[in-house]
Amino acid sequence: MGVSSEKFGVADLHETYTSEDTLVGMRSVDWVEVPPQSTVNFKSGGYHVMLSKHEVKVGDEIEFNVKLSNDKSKSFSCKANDVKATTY
Ligand SMILES: [Cu+2]
Repeated sequence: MGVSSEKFGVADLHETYTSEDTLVGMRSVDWVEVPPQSTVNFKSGGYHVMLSKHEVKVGDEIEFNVKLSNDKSKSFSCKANDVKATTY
């Protein structure tokens, strides 16, 4: 699947990774595979959608559009939480 956000223009799929020397970084991925009958979670320390170019304020509602491999797409929105929030 790929992802886009109209408001942000640039929305990238990223994954957080740890290298052998335990350096944490993130890298861009072109797609995320969701195996049949299973779930892939986007969460802190794993897959995430990277937004740039616009400021996000707490409480902002952000619309995303996910493109699936069968050429269908799905929209959803997320509310921006404080970075210190521990629940989503
Ligand atoms: Cu990232």
